[in-house]
Amino acid sequence: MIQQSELILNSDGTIFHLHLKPENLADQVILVGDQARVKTVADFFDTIDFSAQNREFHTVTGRYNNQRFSVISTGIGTDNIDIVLNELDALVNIDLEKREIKKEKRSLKIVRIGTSGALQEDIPVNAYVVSQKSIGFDGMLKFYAHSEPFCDLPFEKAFKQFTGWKDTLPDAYVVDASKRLADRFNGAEFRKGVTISAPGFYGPQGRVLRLPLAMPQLNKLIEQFRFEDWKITNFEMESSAIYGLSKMLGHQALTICLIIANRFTGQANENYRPEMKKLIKMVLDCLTK
Ligand code: R1P
Repeated sequence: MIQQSELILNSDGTIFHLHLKPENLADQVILVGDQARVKTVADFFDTIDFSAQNREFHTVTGRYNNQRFSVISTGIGTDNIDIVLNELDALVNIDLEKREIKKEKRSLKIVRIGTSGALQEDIPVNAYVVSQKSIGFDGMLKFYAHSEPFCDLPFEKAFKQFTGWKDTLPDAYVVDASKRLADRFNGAEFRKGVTISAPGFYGPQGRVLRLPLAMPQLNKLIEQFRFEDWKITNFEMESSAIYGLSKMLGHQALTICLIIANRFTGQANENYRPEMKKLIKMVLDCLTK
């Protein structure tokens, strides 16, 4: 039996942070960083049967093209993803009344629709990148035992060697998306990519305002790095933990990002919301066709 301190439920029976009961959650989950993006997704739903909000975690559950979806905002960062993924899994794979792990496991389809900065000159603002792999600069997965079988260790080793990765930084790791989900996004508008999830927006993504960087050349090395046919395409802040925890817990996960800045050309589109709306519709259509 799992103690109350380890799996906290609210007095109404909902799970601690997400404020959801098992019946409030669909098997297809759209994750977004920004709370406001939940409404943009839910506005496409044909019907809505549930909505809840606690802190940055806003959930709406409804139907699109006759399929049930929950859209949930995670806020920013892999620390929040640790909360969201564990609570989503608990909702489907732990009997919350008995506080026991269920024998029969359910697998969620989890698709993050995010914003991101490109790390290659030829990826323009407003492009869509489907992250086939994610490199975690965050170290979160390393708190869990037995993550190695779920990681791409040859890629990780090559990346650390090429960049001269400092061991004073968190231990970088590489995890794949769900191939089954990624294969749904094979249109020409979707670029395949490798996405770094950074544990910060400024220093961890190589931005200098007033503080110098521990590895000033890192972004240049990231741009130049090649492994087999792969090159690194973009920075965001959640996918590594989504992919890692999903793989370890038996869920399918994929991230698709709208590029809103290019770190090499210096371009950015701060009015990206109309483009985001188009991407959301395309993602919902690809998932339900
Ligand atoms: C940083 O501005 C945030 O934007 C990106 C990053 O991953 C980070 O969460 O994604 P979202 O637009 O989904 O939040």
